[in-house]
Amino acid sequence: MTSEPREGPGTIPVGRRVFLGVVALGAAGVVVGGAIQSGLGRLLGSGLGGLLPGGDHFRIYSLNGVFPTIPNDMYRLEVSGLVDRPTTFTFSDLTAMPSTRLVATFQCVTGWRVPDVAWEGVKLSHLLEVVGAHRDAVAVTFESHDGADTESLTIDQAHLPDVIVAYRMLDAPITTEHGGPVRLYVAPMYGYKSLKWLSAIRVVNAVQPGYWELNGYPVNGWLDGSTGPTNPNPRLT
Ligand SMILES: Nc1nc2c(c(=O)[nH]1)N[C@H]1C(S)=C(S)[C@@H](COP(=O)(O)O)O[C@H]1N2
Ligand SMILES: [Mo]
Repeated sequence: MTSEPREGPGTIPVGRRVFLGVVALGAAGVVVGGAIQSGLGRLLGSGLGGLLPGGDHFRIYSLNGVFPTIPNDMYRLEVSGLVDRPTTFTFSDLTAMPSTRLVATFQCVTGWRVPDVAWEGVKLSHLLEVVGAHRDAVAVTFESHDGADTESLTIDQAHLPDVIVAYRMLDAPITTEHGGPVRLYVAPMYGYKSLKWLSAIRVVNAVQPGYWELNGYPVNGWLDGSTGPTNPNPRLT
């Protein structure tokens, strides 16, 4: 048991993790909770989370308890769909591209946040340009090497300058637990948009709600508060 808010079936407490290649932590992935957890989630969601002890660090999430361990030289990112040149990028393809560094507060809808987190990677807009994404496409979807998480952005959101395919976080290579070697970082939106262990990007002709949206989080996860989660599944708060 932990007093930390749970977010999704695969949330596991820091300190109880084991990495053996791809590890499925079935029992550890069970959601604890009901009323107390969701009440705490609301308290944290109100912004008071920063006042509680331990409110200032990353919680490590995996929806299905799988933490894919991917060496840099095995990493592949497939970019396809409505593009002129479908391409599979290696890790060194990505690091050879122009890089962008961003520093911002990382914020989960359950209320925890981490100030001044540094990120580095390639602008998603640059990758879309390299593959020749069609200008009349509507949205971009994302898949994870864990096989569970999916996300999506509108094509306009995907072109924002602070949406990056990140290969550094906290001024270091991205660790396995944080979704390395490559994860998405959507700076202007809540943390659930920053899909870990990014495996595929597809340019498509309709917004396809991802895992979190199908569970009640808004497709537009802007951090500005006014469009925050309106009807989240209590299981996820
Ligand atoms: N593949 C994958 N990506 C994910 C998640 C997840 O469970 N699986 N959780 C999301 C949520 S809700 C948050 S807040 C952040 C947390 O990032 P962290 O695990 O590095 O702390 O990852 C996001 N990306
Ligand atoms: Mo989150």
